[in-house]
Amino acid sequence: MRDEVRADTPLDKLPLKLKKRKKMAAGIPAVTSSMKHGIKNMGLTRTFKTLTMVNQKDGFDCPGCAWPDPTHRTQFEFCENGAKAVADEATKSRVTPEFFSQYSVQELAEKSDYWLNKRGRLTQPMFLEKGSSHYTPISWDDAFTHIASKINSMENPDRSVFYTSGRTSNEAAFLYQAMVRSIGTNNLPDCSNMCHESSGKGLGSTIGIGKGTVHLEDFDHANVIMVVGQNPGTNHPRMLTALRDAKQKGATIIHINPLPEAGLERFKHPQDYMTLDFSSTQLADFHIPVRIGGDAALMKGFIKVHSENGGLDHEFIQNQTIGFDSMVKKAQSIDWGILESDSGIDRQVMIEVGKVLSKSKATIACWAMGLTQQPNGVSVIQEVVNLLLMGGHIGRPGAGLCPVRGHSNVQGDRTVGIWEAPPLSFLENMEKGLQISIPKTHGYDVVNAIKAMNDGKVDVFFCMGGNFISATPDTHATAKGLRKIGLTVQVSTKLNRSHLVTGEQAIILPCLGRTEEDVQEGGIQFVTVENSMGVVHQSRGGLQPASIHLRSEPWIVSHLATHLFDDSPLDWAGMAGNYDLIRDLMEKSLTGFEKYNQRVRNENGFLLPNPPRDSRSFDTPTGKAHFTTHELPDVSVPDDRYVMMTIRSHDQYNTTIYDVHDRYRGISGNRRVVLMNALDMVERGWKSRHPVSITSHFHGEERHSSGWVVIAYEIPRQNIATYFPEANSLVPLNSTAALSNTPTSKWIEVSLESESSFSKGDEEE
Ligand SMILES: Nc1nc2c(c(=O)[nH]1)N[C@H]1C(S)=C(S)[C@@H](COP(=O)(O)OP(=O)(O)OC[C@H]3O[C@@H](n4cnc5c(=O)[nH]c(N)nc54)[C@H](O)[C@@H]3O)O[C@H]1N2
Ligand SMILES: Nc1nc2c(c(=O)[nH]1)N[C@H]1C(S)=C(S)[C@@H](COP(=O)(O)OP(=O)(O)OC[C@H]3O[C@@H](n4cnc5c(=O)[nH]c(N)nc54)[C@H](O)[C@@H]3O)O[C@H]1N2
Ligand SMILES: [Mo]
Repeated sequence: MRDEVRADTPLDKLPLKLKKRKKMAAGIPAVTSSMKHGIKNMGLTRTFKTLTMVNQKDGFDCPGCAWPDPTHRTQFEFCENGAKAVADEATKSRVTPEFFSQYSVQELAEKSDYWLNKRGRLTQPMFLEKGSSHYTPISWDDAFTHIASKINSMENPDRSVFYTSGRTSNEAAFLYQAMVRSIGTNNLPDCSNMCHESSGKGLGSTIGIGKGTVHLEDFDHANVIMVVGQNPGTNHPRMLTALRDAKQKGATIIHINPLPEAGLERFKHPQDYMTLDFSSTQLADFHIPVRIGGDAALMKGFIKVHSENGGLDHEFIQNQTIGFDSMVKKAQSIDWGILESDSGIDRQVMIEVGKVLSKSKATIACWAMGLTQQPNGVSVIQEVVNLLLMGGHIGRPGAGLCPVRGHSNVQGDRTVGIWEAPPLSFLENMEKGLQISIPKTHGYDVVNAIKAMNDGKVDVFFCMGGNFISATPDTHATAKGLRKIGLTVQVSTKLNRSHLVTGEQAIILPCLGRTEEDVQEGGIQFVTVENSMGVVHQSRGGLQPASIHLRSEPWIVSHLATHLFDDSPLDWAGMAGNYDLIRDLMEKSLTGFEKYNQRVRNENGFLLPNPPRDSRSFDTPTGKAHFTTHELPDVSVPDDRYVMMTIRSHDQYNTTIYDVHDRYRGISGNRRVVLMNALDMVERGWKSRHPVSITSHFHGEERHSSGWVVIAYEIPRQNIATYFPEANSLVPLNSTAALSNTPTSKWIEVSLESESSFSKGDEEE
C-alpha cells in the first residue's frame, strides 16, 4: 500500500566519525572537494568545461546561492559549494523508465535522500496511477491533457495550489503566475514562505521595500559589517571574498551566532594559490555566541549603548524617520540583567560592541535563517533596522541592510509575481499587462496550503521545482495532507522524496537545468535572474541536455496553459518559442522592467529600482522610515528542556544531500546527530555518541523522533542543533513566526531522552 510509504528520511548507515572542528574555510580542501564532486559526477573534461561557464557574462548563473557577481570577473567565478551544485545537476547518472520499473515507490521511500539524489537526472515524464506501486512513462501531451482535465473539472479554482522553489527563472516564474492567475487563484506558496518571508515583512513595513539596500561595492566602503544568524562559509562562500576584501580595507566584522562557524574565523581564497599566496585572513573581530532567539535582547543592548554614545544621525532621524523616541525609550527601560540572561552575552561585551557600532560611519547588517526562522523573526529584523536607522546607515555608501537570500532566483521569483499575497497595485498592473481579470483575494502560503490539504480542500497540487515534503515542517502532518490530494505534479531535475509521498495520482515532469542549452523554435534561448542585491541579468546554459525528452520550464508552463485555456489573450505557444516575447509581456505587467529585453542584454544586466538605497526615499504610508518599538520575546524554557535549531551541513543543498560530511564542523557519516553543550551532557551523565530520542513540545502537543546521538559542540547551554530535513518531523505546523507565518525551524522547544541502542563501529579522531 502506497499510504504506508515512509515520509521521513531513512538514515545512511555509515559510521559516525568525529574530528576537531575547522577554524579556516575554503583553502586547499575546498579546491579538492569541488574537483572531487565535479570529476565524480561529470568526468574531467566536462568538469572543466562546466565550471568555466559558471557566473560568466556569457555563461549561466550558478544554481547555488543568490550572492551577486562582481563586475570584473575571473575565469573561476564559483565556490566549492557552487561547484557541487553544478556537478549535481550536470551529473552523468540518469533515472530512466527502467529504473522506475525496477523499484516500487515503497522501495524507493526506504532509500536515503543521499541515495535518491545520487541516481542522477530524471529523463522522461512519468505517471503514478491511483493504487499502483510503480511509476510508468507518459507522453508530454497525455500528461498535460490529464493535468488540465483535473484542473478544469475542479468546482473552484482555489482547490488548486501551485508551489515554486527558488531556482525558477524570471521568465518561467512570470509565465507560471500568469497561468495560475488565469486559472483564477492566488494560491502561489513558495520556498520564500519558509525562508526570507520575515525579512520581506520586516523591511516592507519599515523602509517601504521588502529587499535589502546594499550593492556588492558597498562592502568595499563599510566600517563595520555585522553577520547575524548566517553561516556564509557553507551557504554563501563567495560572500567570504567580499568580507575578506572589506577586512583588508579596515572593516570590523561582527559575527553573531550561537555557533563559531568556520568561514568567519579564518578564510583562505582558493584562487590565491595561483599567485602563490599562502596566507589566510582572520575575518570576524568579534564572535558573539548569542543564545538561540537572544538576538532581540542583544540588539536592544546595542541600541541602548548607541543612544548614549553618540554617532546618531540626528538630521536623518529628524527629517526622514518616525518613532525614534519611543523605540529608544523602550530599549533604555530594559535592565541589563534581562538583556544578559536573554542573550547569554555579558553586558561588557554588549557595551564594547555597541561602541564600535556607534562610532561607525558606514555599517552593513547581513542576516539569514538564524533570524528569519525565529518566532519573532519579523520583529527581530526590525530591531536590526532600528539599529541601522539610528546612525543613518541606509542609502549611504558602504552601509545598509543585507538579507542574504538563499535560492539563486528566489528574489526574482517574488519580483515577477510568485506571491500568494501581493499588494492590490501589483495585481492591477498585472491585469493591465495580461489583459485578463485576476482574483484579488490572497492565496495560501506554505503552512496554510498544508492545512488546506489536511482539510480536504485541495484537488491538484503542482510544484515548480523544490522538494515540498522534505522542506516543509511537520513531515507526518504534511504527508497526511498530500495523500488526500487527487493529483500531485512535480516539475523536477532530480529524484526526491516528493516524488514518493504523493496524492492519489502523481506526475513527474522532468525539466532542463540552468547548465543546459535551451533550444526552442526561435533558436537558442537565455533566461534572466535577479540576485540578492537586485541586479537582473542573463543566464545561458551550455551543456547538452541530460535527455532528449527534457523540456524547459517556460515550455512546460506554456504547453500546460494551451491545454488549460480555450481562449486566452496570451500567445502561449509563441512565448515558449521565443522568450523575448515573455520579456515583452513582463515589461507591460511589472514596474521597473522598462526596455527589459534591451537592458538585460547589457553585459552586467541592470539594477532594479530601490528607493531607500537610491534616494533615501521610503514608500511607507508616511513617506518616512519607521522605527518600531517591540517588547522582548519570551525566550524562557523549563529547566529540563532545550531550544533546538535545525541547520544545514556543509554537504547539502537544502533537501539535496550531496554527501554525509559536515567538514567544517568535523562531523561525518551520520546526519542524525544532536550538537550539545558538553556541560549539559555532563549534567545528564552522557558521553559523546550517547543515543537519544527527541520530543518537541508545542502548546501541549508532542512530536517524537528516535535514533539520534548526542555529540559535544561549542554551543550555548540549553541550546542544541540538528540537521534539516532529518529533524523536520519535530517542527510543529502551527509554530510559525508572527506576521510572516514562517515555520520556526530555528526555535523548537524539545526534551531529550536516553535511548538504549548503541551503534557499533563509530570512530573518533
Ligand atoms: N551549500 C549550500 N548553500 C546554500 C544552501 C544550502 O543548503 N547549501 N541553502 C540556500 C538557502 S535556500 C538559504 S535560505 C541559505 C541559508 O543560509 P543560512 O541561513 O546560513 O543557513 P542555516 O544553516 O539555516 O544557518 C543559519 C545560521 O544561523 C545560526 N542561528 C540559528 N539560530 C540563531 C539565532 O537565534 N541567532 C543567531 N544569531 N544565529 C542563529 C546557525 O547557527 C547557523 O549558523 O543558504 C543558501 N545557500
Ligand atoms: N527544518 C528546516 N526546514 C527548512 C529550512 C531550515 O533551515 N530548517 N530551510 C527552509 C528554506 S530556507 C528553504 S529555501 C526551503 C527549500 O525548499 P525547496 O526549495 O522546496 O527545496 P530544495 O531542496 O531546494 O529543492 C530541491 C529539488 O529541486 C529540484 N530542482 C533543482 N533544480 C531545479 C530546476 O532548475 N528546476 C526545477 N523545476 N527543479 C529543480 C530537484 O528535483 C531537487 O530535488 O526549505 C526550508 N525548510
Ligand atoms: Mo532558503
